[in-house]
Amino acid sequence: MNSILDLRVRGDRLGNALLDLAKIGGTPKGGVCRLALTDLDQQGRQWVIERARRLGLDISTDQIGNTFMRRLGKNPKLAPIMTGSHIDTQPTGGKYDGNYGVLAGLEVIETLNDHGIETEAPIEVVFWTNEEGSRFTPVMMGSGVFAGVIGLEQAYAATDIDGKNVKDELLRIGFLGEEKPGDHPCGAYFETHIEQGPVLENKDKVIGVVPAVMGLRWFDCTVHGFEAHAGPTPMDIRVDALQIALKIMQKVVGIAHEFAPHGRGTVGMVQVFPNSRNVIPGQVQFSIDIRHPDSSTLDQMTATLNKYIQEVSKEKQVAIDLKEVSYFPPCNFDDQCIEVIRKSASELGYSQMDVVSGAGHDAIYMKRLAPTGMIFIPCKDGVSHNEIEDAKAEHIEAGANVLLHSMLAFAKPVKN
Ligand code: HGY
Ligand code: MN
Ligand code: MN
Repeated sequence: MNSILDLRVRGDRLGNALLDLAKIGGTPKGGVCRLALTDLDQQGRQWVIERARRLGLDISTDQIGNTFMRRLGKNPKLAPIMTGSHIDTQPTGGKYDGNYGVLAGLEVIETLNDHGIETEAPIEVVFWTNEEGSRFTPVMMGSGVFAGVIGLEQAYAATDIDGKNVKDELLRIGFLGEEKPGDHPCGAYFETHIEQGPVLENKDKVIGVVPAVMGLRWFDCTVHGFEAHAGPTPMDIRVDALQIALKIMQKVVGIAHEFAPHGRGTVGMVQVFPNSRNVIPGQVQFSIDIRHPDSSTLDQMTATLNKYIQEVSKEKQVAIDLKEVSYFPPCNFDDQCIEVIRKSASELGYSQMDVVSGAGHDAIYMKRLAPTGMIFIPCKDGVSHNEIEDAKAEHIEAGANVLLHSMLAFAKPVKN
């Protein structure tokens, strides 16, 4: 190898590692179900740590289970250049969402090891706890606690649908670490991720340079109706919580269309009580996810939702609770990181374009602590949060190469 610029990752090794990790929680349709802090998450964490140990990395875990895998640099006083993502998945998740960012980071380190390249600054790979927010809210919990935006006790107290809390689950799987979250310097943070949307593939581009991430608000909405018998109760005197909830669910989607083309509105989780076929639902609790890349527009969407819910509550004479459970404003990444990613992609000869992220990522919290950038690669048909999620081997390799050279620009290879 003549110069550092010729350095390339081993895409085959990274691809195989992704397929290996995907076996932990693998689903019949080829996806992954590895919910945060379950036994499968524990096994996934142990698999990644095992791989990191084989690379000679030092491992540390903080009090919310974020786990850091560090390669020493020549100058230990320098803050580490970090990369990472999450390995918890959706119930019908894919092999690449999150997992790609963690394993691409380990591939970068293995490539440096293979070539005996030392860097001035340490390099660190992290996996964050409960990025998905599927089992426990808020979303991006571990990185949010690390950035001091989410309180540790608030996170510990979060419970899943069975009433199990984060603290007990961290203890149970052996990942309630010593380190105080955030007590951990960071020189710069890069996250590599599949785009999870169709833009790169439609435009036939290999690398997505991410200037920004959409803002998000999550709510739990509870409609209080009145249980009664499905047979004898006449239609005109019913207080059917589900029929009232349906109006709000349709409004969530309607608001997203009202604020097209970037508005997003989703109802993904619904719990009907008592959930019996011959009882008029007395209570319905459902999730609301609204997003927009512009902060004031996201606020307008929220105000429209609140106003509508108040109108329905008055019209139907029922109590409707709306509780915000996650929020982060739109965030822009750092110009210096964006430039380094752009330069690396062009020097490597990859086509590229800017893509605003519709999905939230741990990088949005790291952006508050250090220069931060994200690298996207296409995923098949833009599909993610679905077991058929897929990505091309050459794109997996390309994203990791851009990560390698972007990190080296900050960590600085030692000149021999
Ligand atoms: O919801 C999100 O955007 C991310 O997948 N947690
Ligand atoms: Mn993700
Ligand atoms: Mn996800």
